[in-house]
Amino acid sequence: MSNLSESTEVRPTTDGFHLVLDALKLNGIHTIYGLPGIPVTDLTRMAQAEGMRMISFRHEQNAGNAAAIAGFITAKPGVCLTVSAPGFLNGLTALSNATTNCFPMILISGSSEREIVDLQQGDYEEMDQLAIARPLCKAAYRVLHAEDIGVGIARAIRSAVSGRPGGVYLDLPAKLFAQTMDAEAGSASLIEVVDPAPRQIPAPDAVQRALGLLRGAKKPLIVLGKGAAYARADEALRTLVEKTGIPYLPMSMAKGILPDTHEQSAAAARSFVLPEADVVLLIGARLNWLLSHGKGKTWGGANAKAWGGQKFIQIDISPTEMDSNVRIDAPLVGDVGSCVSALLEGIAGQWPQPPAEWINAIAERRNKNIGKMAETLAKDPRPMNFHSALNVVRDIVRDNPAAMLVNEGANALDFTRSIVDMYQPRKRLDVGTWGVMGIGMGFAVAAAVETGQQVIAIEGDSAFGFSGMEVETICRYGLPVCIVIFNNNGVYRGTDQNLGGGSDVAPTVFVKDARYEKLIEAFGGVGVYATTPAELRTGMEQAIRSRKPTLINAIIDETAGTESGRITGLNPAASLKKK
Ligand code: FYN
Ligand code: ADP
Repeated sequence: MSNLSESTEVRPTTDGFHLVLDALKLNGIHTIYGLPGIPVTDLTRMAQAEGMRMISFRHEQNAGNAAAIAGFITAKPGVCLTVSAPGFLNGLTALSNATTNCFPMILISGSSEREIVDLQQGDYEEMDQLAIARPLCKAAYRVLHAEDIGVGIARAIRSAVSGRPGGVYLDLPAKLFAQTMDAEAGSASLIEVVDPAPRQIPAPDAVQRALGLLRGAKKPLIVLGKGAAYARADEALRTLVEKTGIPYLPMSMAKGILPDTHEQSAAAARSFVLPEADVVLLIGARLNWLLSHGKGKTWGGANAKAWGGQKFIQIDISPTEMDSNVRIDAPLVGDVGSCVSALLEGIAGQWPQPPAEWINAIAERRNKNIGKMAETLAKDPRPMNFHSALNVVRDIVRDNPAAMLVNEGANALDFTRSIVDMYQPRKRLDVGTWGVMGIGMGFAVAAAVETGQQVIAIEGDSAFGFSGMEVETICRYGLPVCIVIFNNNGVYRGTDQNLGGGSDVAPTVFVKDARYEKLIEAFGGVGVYATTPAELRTGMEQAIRSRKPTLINAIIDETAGTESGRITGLNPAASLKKK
């Protein structure tokens, strides 16, 4: 009898659902951004049951953007969960954008039955998702057996955060979730990833080469990119800048690594320093379109050619980034923290400060531009324009430096970047390397969820439209997000005419005087209609005091704004006009 009862003892089992959740939790991932549906609905329920935060969105693209920026904010992979085929496709823009921007993210999608998909027999939501995802991310994996879930998640985490961070796709077929296995064996199959993003120490001779170049510079310049912000080497970066006395230029999402009010910031003298500098130290910034590929007019054009042009030192974790656009004279491959520490060791003794003429020339240019800007900001036109509205935002951010600032649009983006100073690292989240529209509400949700800080989202009226339905998500979770829509009745501005003379409005024009604030009121949030800087200020102050979800419809002069903001020249018609 006793023998029989021993032999039939029921050992506890686990299943695919729980193994996925346990593997994520074991690796410190406690939040999932996503959308329920076949075959992952129960996974979302079980995630909550297991004590995880499951943030449900209204569209996967926004959930994906949230996961991507969560990765940037936390330096752990942000996880986005979607259903198969259409949900998976909706998540891909965010996955691809994450990869382009070097944000660590894992897109987990349920998928249909392999046997049917591979024979193309017409399954529910049939799609070869793995093949489609592969070219859009750093790595893509599929797990077929419950005992491999631990390895699958471990590989996804390591791929997302090691080296140059990026997006990873993890394909989990429906059948996997219901597979069962012995609980103890299941637990033993999970992997807690050891040192997922190992430091990468630069070679000593590469450090010496970089120091040699920097020491001989007459007009040195440091460019800080979002890779420097991601690296969390804030103290070392500040020491490097201050000890060497070298002026620095922050790229958009690097604003705030040092406060924008720092006297060595050359942001307000950008078009002066780029062509003039003789040695440029790039730290976590690529010489892509945002830096005019390191050549041409921005960098001195024919003038620069005459004197030999800039020499570049580049710190990057990715060796193949070097020479991607121009020759890199001193490549420094490694993580920003290790590379900057190595440089600091090398300059431990006496370090020649940059020549006074260089510093003074930058100061002169900067002060002139800041003075001009102050004059513009002091004006109080009716209706409001971008400047008078942003003058308010600038004060509010100065008074709330820990707030997270999300920013998208064309003019709304460009003016905010140059007018609103940032004071702390990793507070400014924007359209990044692609200039992608639609990140707004996804970024805002994740910024609030991950940091608990007040979020201020400065949105062009067009940009907001891409993710606007997520105001329901913001209200549902009661997030401290204050959305400010710069409403000038259209894309770029609201005054374009139909060139064909028909009754349709021009493609760039929206409904006049749209009442965006009513959208958030529909879900219990606070709506504000602001036509003056004073009303905007009161609305923002109130939002921050109350921490209530708030949408401020800031009415901007519809003639304000230029085509594509500051990148008008990228429109093909601009080159036609030149011909
Ligand atoms: C900057 N500037 C300032 C200040 N900061 N003046 C006064 N005070 C302050 N604090 C000046 C700066 O010197 C420049 O003037 C100008 O403001 C603009 O600065 P910015 O924004 O740094 O420079 P610029 O030339 O616009 O930078 C190029 C860029 C940028 C490509 C990096 O435009 C960018 O990040 N663009 C992204 C655009 C995008 O993705 N759009 C979304 C798609 S829109 P000068 O020195 O006199 O030039 C689809 O249509
Ligand atoms: P920005 O748009 O601000 O100029 P980019 O996205 O172009 O910044 O560049 C970021 C760079 O930083 C990428 O080339 C990436 O490889 C690099 N990077 C990311 N994380 C690190 C890190 N921890 N250490 C070194 N480089 C990094």
